[in-house]
Amino acid sequence: MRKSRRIKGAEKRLVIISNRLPVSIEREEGQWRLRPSSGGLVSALAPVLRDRGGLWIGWPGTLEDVDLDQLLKASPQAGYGLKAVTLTPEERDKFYYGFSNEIIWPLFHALHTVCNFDPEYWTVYRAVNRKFADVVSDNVQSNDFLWVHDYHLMLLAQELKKAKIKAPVGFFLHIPFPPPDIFLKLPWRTQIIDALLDYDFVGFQTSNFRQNFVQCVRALEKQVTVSGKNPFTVMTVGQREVRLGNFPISIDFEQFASQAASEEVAEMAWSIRERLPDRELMIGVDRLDYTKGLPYKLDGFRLALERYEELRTRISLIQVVVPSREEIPPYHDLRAEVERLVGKINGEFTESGWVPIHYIFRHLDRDELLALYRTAGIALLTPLEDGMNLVAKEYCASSLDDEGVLILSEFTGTAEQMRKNALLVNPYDRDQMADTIYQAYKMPMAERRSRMRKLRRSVQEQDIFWWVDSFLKAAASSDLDAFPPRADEKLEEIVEYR
Ligand code: GDG
Repeated sequence: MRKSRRIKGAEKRLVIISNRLPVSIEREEGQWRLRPSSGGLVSALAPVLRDRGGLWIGWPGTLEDVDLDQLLKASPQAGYGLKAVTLTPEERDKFYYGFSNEIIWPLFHALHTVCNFDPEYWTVYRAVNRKFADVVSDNVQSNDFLWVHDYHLMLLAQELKKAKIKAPVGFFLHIPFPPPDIFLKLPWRTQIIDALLDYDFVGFQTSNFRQNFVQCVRALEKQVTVSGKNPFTVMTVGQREVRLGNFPISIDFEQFASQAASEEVAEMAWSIRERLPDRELMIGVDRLDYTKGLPYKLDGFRLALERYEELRTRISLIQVVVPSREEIPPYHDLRAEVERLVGKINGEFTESGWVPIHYIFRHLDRDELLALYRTAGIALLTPLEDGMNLVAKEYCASSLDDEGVLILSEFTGTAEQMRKNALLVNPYDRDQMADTIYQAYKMPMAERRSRMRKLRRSVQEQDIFWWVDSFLKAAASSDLDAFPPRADEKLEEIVEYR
């Protein structure tokens, strides 16, 4: 593991702890290899650690018996240290698929009817949080700031306290925090709130989620006092203070904008245009997840085609669906439902030379994704509930001509920042979705440009570095400069991990 350069006492090392490492381990031609993984968290944090060094602790996504330390050490391309936490098949099933993704994920997205409240999942969730704490304890150094990510590791600070680790620990929740009427359904509600109050700092995506958390604490913990002023809350728990704040996560704007402007992407965009000429292209990019509202989106688009005849042959939806969590039954059923709807709409409306929906079910490489963002005149992003939604920000960054229109669900964290210049929709309202698609299609070019220019400026000003900086200022009382930049390697020689 490469040690951070330390010049002054004030300089710190950043240790990120998340369920998944930013790499997965795969077997290729008899050899184990690391592959960069995708998803919101990695897209957000990889550029930061790449520039600053540090350590990332997490599960590498394999159950195979591999010498992980050797493999991770031999692959320093990411630009920072990687430390693996291993999981058994039972732990993967009951901690990751079970407690995290069959209970917390649906509950926190306000879909409690999808939850499977199996008590066995809770036992294993606690055990795996202890396991993570053991690995952190073995690797922690003085001057470390520990930054824990997301709903898989809500008990980690509590476990670290039991292990007498003194380093400050911050937590960031990437998904929504639900209001009390939803959260109180959780059988382990008090244990989860207690454990979250063991962090020194808890960050949320939006003020709404922070306020939901405050209300849940008020409902369950009579001894805690609450003070503070927007955007921060201070909770006094016995002798300790826990601080809360909200920080909308973002993207590496400059990186997206410059890659979107590259020759490779321009050529790909050109060839998409050539193959699909004389029509408006509308893009959707979503993980296969019931929170992303895909059936509602397809219904809304169907209604737009039925209601506004003028749209037929003039607009196509390119819907990218990225495979995700297919081992969990509702995800499997969702894929079948989405494919049935796509088939039905295409069957009903296709005309010679025009197909309403181009459906892509696979992970695209970054250039392909950017070429689609760049070519599409409209983005249709309509989750039922979403912590933030980075795709919306990526679309704006890649809309180089300022001519893109963003249609965005009002139930995304991003909507709190973009409500003035995106067209907001309630994804459950098919009529409104159909009318908004038509409104976007008809929007005069001057209005498109004016809206998109402001959207792009806001993403550029509050980019991923701003996010990390704001979180660290609030949580570790340091900005990014307190974590020394990498001086021992040439950054341009580092193979980028995206
Ligand atoms: C969670 C929260 C929150 C997607 N398809 C491809 C691809 N992606 C990348 C996108 C984007 C990321 O995955 C998806 O991020 P989102 O924010 O939209 O959604 P989640 O994965 O659900 O993320 C969410 C986020 O965490 C961060 O806090 O915003 O609310 O649910 O970066 O670009 N990337 C490539 N090919 C694809 O096909 N290369």
